[in-house]
Order: sequence, then C-alpha cells, then structure tokens
Amino acid sequence: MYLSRFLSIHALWVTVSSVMQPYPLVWGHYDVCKTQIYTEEGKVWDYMACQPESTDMTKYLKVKLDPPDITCGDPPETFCAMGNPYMCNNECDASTPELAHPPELMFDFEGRHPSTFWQSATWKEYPKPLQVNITLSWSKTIELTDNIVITFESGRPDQMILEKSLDYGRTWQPYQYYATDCLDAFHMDPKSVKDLSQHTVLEIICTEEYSTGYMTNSKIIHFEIKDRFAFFAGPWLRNMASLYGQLDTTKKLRDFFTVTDLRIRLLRPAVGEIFVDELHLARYFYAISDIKVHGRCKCNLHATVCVYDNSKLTCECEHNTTGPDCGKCKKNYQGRPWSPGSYLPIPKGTANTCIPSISSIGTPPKFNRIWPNISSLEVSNPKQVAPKLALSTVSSVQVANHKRANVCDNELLHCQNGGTCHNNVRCLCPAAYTGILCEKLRCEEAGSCGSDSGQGAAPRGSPALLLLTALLGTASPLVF
Ligand SMILES: [Ca+2]
Repeated sequence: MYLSRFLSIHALWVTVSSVMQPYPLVWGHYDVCKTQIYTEEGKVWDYMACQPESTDMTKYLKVKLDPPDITCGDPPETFCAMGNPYMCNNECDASTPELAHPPELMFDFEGRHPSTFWQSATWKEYPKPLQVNITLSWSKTIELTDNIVITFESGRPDQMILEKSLDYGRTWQPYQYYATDCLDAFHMDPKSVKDLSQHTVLEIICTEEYSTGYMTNSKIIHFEIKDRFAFFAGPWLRNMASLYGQLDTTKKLRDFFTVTDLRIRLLRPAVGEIFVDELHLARYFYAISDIKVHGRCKCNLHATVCVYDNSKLTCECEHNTTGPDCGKCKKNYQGRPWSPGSYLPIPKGTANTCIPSISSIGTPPKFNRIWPNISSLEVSNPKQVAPKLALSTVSSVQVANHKRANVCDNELLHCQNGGTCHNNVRCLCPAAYTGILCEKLRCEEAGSCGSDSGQGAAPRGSPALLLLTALLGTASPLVF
C-alpha cells in the first residue's frame, strides 16, 4: 500500500488548499525524483531532490501503554461523568464492547458524537501517583510536518511531558513540558512557543497554555510544529524557501522535527482544585479521544514513495540509494560518498545521486562497455582532451556492471546514442549505431567511416582512451 500517491497531485492540492486555506503551502514541491529531458546528447535523466507527501502517520504506528494493565475496565469499575464530577455511576468494562475504552480508540476515525476514547483506570490508589506512558512507535524515522494534537475527554493533565526518540526508543529526550504550574511541577519558568525566536527555536519549554482546569471547554493539547516553522517561513508559511534553506544547512533543526517514536508521559491527572477529593477518587483519570500526528517518511530526499508492508514503513529509494531511509548508496554505486539530497536550489533541489563505483569499471578490456561518448570528441589538440573528457565523464559516464543480469535499465539509461532499453536485456539501437549498448558507430564496425565524417571513431589505445583510463583510475570522487 502506498503512503503517497493515493491522491493525484490535483486532488491533493485541492484537499490541502481547502483544509488549510490561510496557508499557501508549497508542500507540493519535491514530488518528483527524476524526469527525462532532451539535451544535445539525446534523452537523459534529470535528477532532483524528492520526498514523500505528508500524511496522517497514526495509521502506521504501534501503541504501547505502561503500565500495560492501566486501561480501565478489568475489573469493571465506575467513574464520574466528565461534565459532572458528582455523577459517578458511569461504567468501564473491558469485556463489553460498548463500555470498553481500549487504546486503539485514540486513533480511530473521529468526528462522531459522542467521541470514542481510551481511558485509564481511576486514581483509586491515591496518594500513589497515577502515571501512564503512552508510546507511539513507527520503527521508521519520520519527519513531523504539522502540529501534534492530543484531544482529552477527561480534563487535560495537571502535569505531562511529551518526549521523542530518534533511536527507536533506546533513548528519549523531552519535546515539551505541560503543567498547570511549571515552576512547581518541573522547576521551569512557563513559556509559550510565541516567546521563542529563530535563535531559540530548539529550546525545550514548559507551557501552561494547555493545562487549565478540569471544567473548561478546551480539551486539546498542541505540540506546535507550525509555529516553529513560522520563525523561518513567516506567519503564513509563505516563505518555505527560507525554511527549507535552514533545514538544509542546520542538522539540529532538521533533527528537531525528526522522530522514530513519541512518548506521552501523563504524570498527574486534572484535579481542578488545590486538593484532591479523596472521597471521590473516581473523578480522577485520563481519557484521550484522538491523537493527530502528521508527517512523512524520512527518505533523505531520495524517494517520493514510502511503502507500508508487513506493518513496516520503508522508503522506495531512487537515485541509486538504498536502506529504510535511503541512507546509503546501493552496492556498486559508491563512486562517491553517500549524501542526502538537498532542498537547494529552490524549487527542484539537488539529488546528490549515487554514482557507479570506480572499482566496477574495471580494467581496460571492459571499456567497450563505457561510453563517455569518445567517438564524438574532437581530438584536434590532445591537450584539450583532458578537460573535455572529464566533462564528458562527469555528465554521462554510465557503467554496466558485469555482475548485473540486466544489460540496461530505465533508471540509468544504459543504452546510448538514442538507443532504447528492451526488457532490460538489450538495447534497440538507431540505424547508425551498434554494439550492446549502441555505443559504436555502425560504420566503425564496418571499417567504412570516412575521414570527413567529423566524428572519427575513437582509435583503440588513442590518447583519448589512455587519458580516460588515467582519469577513471584516479578521479575521485566523480561529480555528476
Ligand atoms: Ca477516538
């Protein structure tokens, strides 16, 4: 199942535009990894930075609660109504579907009345703290693109910490603290994201904005991704180029929005008064009806598609990269060190494609499978050969790996001089060319190329070939 591309670009644009009217979002960029263009040398691939579309990531997570038996209803118990803490005859019973509140109800389709929600056991063991960790795991690096929004059906907690992991849950860092009294709960001065700036955007703050009262109307807690983006892209996120530029050059900023797991640590339920009413402990519990997490698979700007298969997300890597995050070069494509794509220059970015390994080029006899278009070089002055050859090598060296079963593929356009790849096993050449990869002039093979052709065949052992040998033997790294 494909994460992105379930919507056509147009449908996506309409959806995005209608949902987020004030934001002239430029998310649509970077949705193509390569395109065919026509140059003097014929049809070639033009590579660009690309990424999957942002989507609802809650469909792909695993949720874990700690303690594992903290969900209400086993054994059945009664709790007080949300709106009226003195009506305490509501029932939670895990064995009756209509009365059960399992964790998956935090991620089902919402918008119905009444809401469906997960609920914890009540605080019947007071004064022992009622604490719950809710861990959301993707087993995949993802990049957050919109606010995390948690909707409580109980009062919002008096104390809570949102945490993130970048290493699949081995280590955790706080993302944001939430409390009715930050100083008292966490020894931190209360702050709002609006108090931050470009320079302090990575600061971890404690906010009191989302923790007021048991009886207030508002039920929502935010982790403000958009407000942080706005420090770079402006209040309406119009200047995404500026944000992308910053993300490109500041690893810490990029990492800030990147997670493999999130953990919601509920530390103290809403009390709403100074003292806990010990006679009505069934008033105190946590209930969450909805959690929103929007983001995209992190593919290092080397993929537009992220596949969900066997409960696992994986980037479908392009640009000769591989790995779950396209974090390395494919075997035999290690001609230069792997590097992520770049958002710059706007709007197409830079692909930083992995290129064939020098070692896979091999020894001179294999050169009949290398075609930096030697035959078209005008070798009137041997001194000019090196730069021209280097340029030619840089732009169009394509290497057929002898270990590969395929003679050609559509990704690297192995067929030369306008040849087209047929079933990955042979090139269909234009009339004037021949050879496995259409790399030879037909007249050359017949020995009938006239000296007036202007495109003298590259003589074997010519200065051009020797120079090429030297270049390929020493050039490192090659640059496309
Ligand atoms: Ca729900």
